[in-house]
Amino acid sequence: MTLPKIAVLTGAGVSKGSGVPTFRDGADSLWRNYNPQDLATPEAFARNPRLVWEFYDWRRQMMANARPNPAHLTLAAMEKALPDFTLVTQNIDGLHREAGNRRILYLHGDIWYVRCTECDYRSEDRRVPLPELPPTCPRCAAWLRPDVVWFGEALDPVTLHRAEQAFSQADIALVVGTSAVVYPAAMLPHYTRERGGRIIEFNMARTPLSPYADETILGPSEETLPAWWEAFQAELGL
Ligand code: BV8
Ligand code: ZN
Repeated sequence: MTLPKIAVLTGAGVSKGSGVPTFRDGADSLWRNYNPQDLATPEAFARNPRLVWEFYDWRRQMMANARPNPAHLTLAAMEKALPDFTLVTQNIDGLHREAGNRRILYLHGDIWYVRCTECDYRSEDRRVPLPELPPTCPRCAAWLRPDVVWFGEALDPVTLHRAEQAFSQADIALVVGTSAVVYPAAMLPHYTRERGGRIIEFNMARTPLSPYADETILGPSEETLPAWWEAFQAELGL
């Protein structure tokens, strides 16, 4: 039997099991203390780069102590086992790479990279905490910013196109730990459905995607995703 083409979209919920707070759910969600429009926007950064960097430096400190959980490890095992597997993430925490995935499409950037607001300087910077906020460019002394996509900013068109391709060719779309409210990421699973593929959602609660999903598996993805893959592998005879 030919193995199915699988595309995966992950959100903050897949890192919850690693102790990284999500954006919109539960008492410990990030946005309870901050309003996304106040911080993850170019306007906020222009108005108060230090405040925005305090927010990201704080998140980097939390993410630095986080390790991949069984959901991340399952996605790494799937990439190894399946010839046609694409992982698309909205997360910026770097845990998919640490878990062993190598072909990752980062829709919203990577918190471990900084880039200059003036020149084309870009570099990985894992210092926690950062020695000065905002950090300055070693080349031109302008402010550095986190290399992430803020609200109102365009996603990288090549990355987005490759993600759309993967979902429009997938037999199965797995949507793991996302509230499915942020666009254009939230659009991706619908491409799979339009070609007659199946959507399987893994979340703690129903989302705006649920009515379109063939299955919504409720529970923590650090438990439900490994269990699903175990059963699916047996079904595939892997
Ligand atoms: C763009 C990076 C155009 C920074 C982020 C009105 C209607 C529709 C759209 C819009 C609108 N007004 C504006 C827009 C566009 C806007 C948007 O979609 N807004 C939404 C909020 C309405 N989108 C944009 O601005 C995008 N850009 O459209 O540009 C353009 C085009 C050309 C030229 C110029 C401009 C850019 C969007 C990217 C923004 N950046 N992050 C940072 O991280 O700080 S978005 C942010 O939300 C994160 O990336 C996050 O990944 C993303 C989505 O959140 P989730 O990952 O889903 O996390 P969340 O907390 O929401 O949910 C967690 C889920 O996990 C929950 O469902 C929970 O139940 C579940 N869960 C919890 N624990 C577990 C679990 N599940 C399983 N297991 C568990 N253990
Ligand atoms: Zn510079």
